Amino acid sequence: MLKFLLLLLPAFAFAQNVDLRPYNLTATYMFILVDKDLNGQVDRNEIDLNFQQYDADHNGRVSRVEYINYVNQHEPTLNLFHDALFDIYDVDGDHILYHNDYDNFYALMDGDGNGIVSHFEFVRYWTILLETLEHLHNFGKSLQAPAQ
Ligand SMILES: [Ca+2]
Ligand SMILES: [Ca+2]
Ligand SMILES: [Ca+2]
Repeated sequence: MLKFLLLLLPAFAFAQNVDLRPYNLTATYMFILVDKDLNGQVDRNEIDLNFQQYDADHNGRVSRVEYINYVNQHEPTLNLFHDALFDIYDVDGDHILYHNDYDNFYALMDGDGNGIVSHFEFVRYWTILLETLEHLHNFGKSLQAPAQ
């Protein structure tokens, strides 16, 4: 799901501050990379494709260890953020990502429940998610805001 981050963040990975704001822009970039066939929507199989990169032993399931190992290699400063993301992807909470989780996660993003995740739905979902998890990737910058 974070292919955008994985592609673009290495240059910043060792910087103290990774700023994903504005979140709607980050979400839009993510959409562009997840929508592999460029048809303007995230299809269910594109979720599978995106998670394959984490599946180190290629058994079709992504364990938390596989996911975190991958993240630690590519985005070490975001490991807390990714740990929280894993919990969100792992909808059934068994610490393994599998098709049932992707089905459920896809349904979460499908705001109007019509079976297709549109550009708008994807960006809206991820903008809210990035805001919600800001304390895990924004490294306290939000705390520094406006001096009293
Ligand atoms: Ca697509
Ligand atoms: Ca699971
Ligand atoms: Ca939809």
